[in-house]
Amino acid sequence: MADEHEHDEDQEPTGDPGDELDDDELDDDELDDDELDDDFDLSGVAPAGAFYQAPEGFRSGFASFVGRPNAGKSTLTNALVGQKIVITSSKPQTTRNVVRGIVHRTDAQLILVDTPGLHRPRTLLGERLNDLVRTTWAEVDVVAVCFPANEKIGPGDRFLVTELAKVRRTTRIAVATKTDLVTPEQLANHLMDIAALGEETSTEWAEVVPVSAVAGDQVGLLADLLVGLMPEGPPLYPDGDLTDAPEEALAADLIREAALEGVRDELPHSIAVVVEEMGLREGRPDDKPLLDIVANLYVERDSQKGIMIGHKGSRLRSVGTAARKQIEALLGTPVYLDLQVKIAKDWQRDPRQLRKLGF
Ligand SMILES: Nc1nc2c(ncn2[C@@H]2O[C@H](COP(=O)(O)OP(=O)(O)OP(=O)(O)O)[C@@H](O)[C@H]2O)c(=O)[nH]1
Ligand SMILES: [Mg+2]
Repeated sequence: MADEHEHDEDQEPTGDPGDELDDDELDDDELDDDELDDDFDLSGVAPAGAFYQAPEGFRSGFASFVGRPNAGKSTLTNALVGQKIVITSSKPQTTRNVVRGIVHRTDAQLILVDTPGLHRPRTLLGERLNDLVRTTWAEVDVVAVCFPANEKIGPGDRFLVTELAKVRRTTRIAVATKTDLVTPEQLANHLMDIAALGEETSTEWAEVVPVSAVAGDQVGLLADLLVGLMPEGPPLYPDGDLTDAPEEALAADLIREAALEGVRDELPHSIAVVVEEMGLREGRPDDKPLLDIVANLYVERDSQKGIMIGHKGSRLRSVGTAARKQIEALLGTPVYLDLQVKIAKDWQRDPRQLRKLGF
């Protein structure tokens, strides 16, 4: 076991897979629908004006990143927020929910809405994710379409921009992402292709911005441009909040991110994680808190379960360790993670199971 906390009783990475894993299919009683229901309504946000007087000219509003899977939307969201709040991976369709990240500045509050990649759906899950993306378009002040500079503009991008053209009123900007991966000449061609796509679809780009979230190039400029496009208004979220996602959802995503590492083909799509319980352990001294998290990692088939667990549980243990460290970094509390693998057969295509998994 490659875990540095192996001998620390508080810090075991995961329970022993040998006796904790069970073969139950997703059970009705295990998931609480209310807890899992995500609320994507942007209107219910509590105004912060009561405890903060915005200076003259202060701006606030919502900007949504959209683009095909793997375009770099979530990486850019994290770069702008200045801390990792959403998960990223090299696998397409990593993001499965709409997460808001909040950028606090002295002159503005910018709420970034990270969305799943829009794609040709092959499952009910895919359709649901696409619906989520479309819902955000009409609710935000600016839609920022991300086009990765290292990939040619393709049918997927054309489809997205054409669909977006049907939404009236929203300001659109184009972001050329991952510029660190291309030469200046390639970037110039990419920017021309973005302009051409705009003309072809009668889309007026309010801005076309090249950025590299990984190299940090032009991220500050993008923030300035977005702020300039926001309406005047007071902060919408309390100072210091970086996201409005519940901690359970953040933890579940971090576990899924760790589980995505090193798996391929269909398996990444088959993984879903639900945090069943989360709470500070009772009886701990104030200066030594411990957060207990009980989570289930669902896959769709028995063979996938075997891969997830690995030889004598080795893979599950390393996933648990990696996830625990990420959760600790995000929440700032030591974590005890009890992670089990379960099968929810063909959940991506099953409306009942999708609902139970929060989609
Ligand atoms: N070199 C480089 N890689 C990047 C950059 N931005 C993102 N990536 C990589 O691109 C991959 C996809 O990034 P994500 O941010 O997860 O992409 P996404 O658009 O959110 O993807 P979905 O959630 O699946 O739609 C990851 O491997 C990132 O590390 C960048 O600026 N430069
Ligand atoms: Mg993403």
